[in-house]
Amino acid sequence: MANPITQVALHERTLLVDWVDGRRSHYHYLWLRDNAPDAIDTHNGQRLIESVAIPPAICPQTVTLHADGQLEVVWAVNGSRSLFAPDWLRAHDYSQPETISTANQPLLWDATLGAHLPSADYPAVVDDRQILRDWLQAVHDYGFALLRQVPVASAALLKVVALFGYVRETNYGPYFDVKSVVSPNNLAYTGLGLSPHTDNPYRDPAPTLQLLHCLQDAAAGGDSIVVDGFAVAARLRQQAPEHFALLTRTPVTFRFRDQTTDLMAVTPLIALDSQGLIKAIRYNNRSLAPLALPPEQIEPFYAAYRALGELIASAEFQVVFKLHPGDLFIVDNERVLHGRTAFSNTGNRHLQGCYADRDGLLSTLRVLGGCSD
Ligand SMILES: O=C(O)CCC(=O)C(=O)O
Repeated sequence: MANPITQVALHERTLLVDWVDGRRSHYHYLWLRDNAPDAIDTHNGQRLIESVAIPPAICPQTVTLHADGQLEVVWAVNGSRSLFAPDWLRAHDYSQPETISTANQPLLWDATLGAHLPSADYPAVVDDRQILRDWLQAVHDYGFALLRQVPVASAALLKVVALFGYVRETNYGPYFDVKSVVSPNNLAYTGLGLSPHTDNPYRDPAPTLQLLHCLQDAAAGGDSIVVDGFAVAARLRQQAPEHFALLTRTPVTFRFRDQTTDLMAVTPLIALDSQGLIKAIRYNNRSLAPLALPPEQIEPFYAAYRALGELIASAEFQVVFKLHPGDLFIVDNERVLHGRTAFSNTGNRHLQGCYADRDGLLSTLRVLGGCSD
């Protein structure tokens, strides 16, 4: 027991707990009844009782601190008994709001990340669970990581996804070839440069992970670019709060159409969570549909969009590197924008890409003992 409880006191709606290190915590009786060990199935961790059926004014008849440190609550409503382990109570202490709100903040980065790109080697992540965990942790922390020495073979990127989760198949197939073709249905399949973007913003939900694997590089050009969209959005929030706010509340339409597909999503460029923290960014100039906003919002929107675009394009935030055959990178597609410089159409540059989802990756990371929210 890392931190024993020294004493408890019963208040009207809450139990006050004092810990040996001086911390004082409050637990609502309602919360204790809802999360008591006897309310939870020991095999699968799922709740056995209906939370909404708990009487709002539930309270204990007695609370006893046992010699072994366990806390016993006997409930007044029916005399049932719940036994709480102090370590569990401590781990679930919600009385420290600052601990809750600052936990798991992403590590923001800029162009200086280029000096030490988070990376690992494919044979090592396959062989060693700890190296795999560290690589997945980097994806969680930076929203981006490289993997080198992936077999230079078609569809090898699917084996990378299988290390942590599941492919998200789309109208482009389980994976797609990124190379210059005649009459492309997407500008990615040309030699044109692609400004940093998130992929498939026209889907709802958009894929949350993207992988790109290099099978053949270009003689010249075709360098990869990544930008931390959270870092850029945080800078915009700091330097132009009115632009930032407008981009969080103005829904825009993204659309993709070809002969067999018509995908559309309506969403703001920057999404916030319930605490106002930046949760997701969608940015893809190629697939932004004509704005359909009230006339007085057109110019303000373009001003805010330009301010965001200028930060994304600035050398301060862009990490530029070249992929060689066997190199792969993964991005959190709701956070990190990716792009490329132009390359000659006469070359044979060939990448393969696919999508996957963050929930599978984070699940594997947690199972491997990594830290994730
Ligand atoms: O060709 C590249 O390096 C990037 C391609 C790309 O942005 C994409 O397929 O989403």
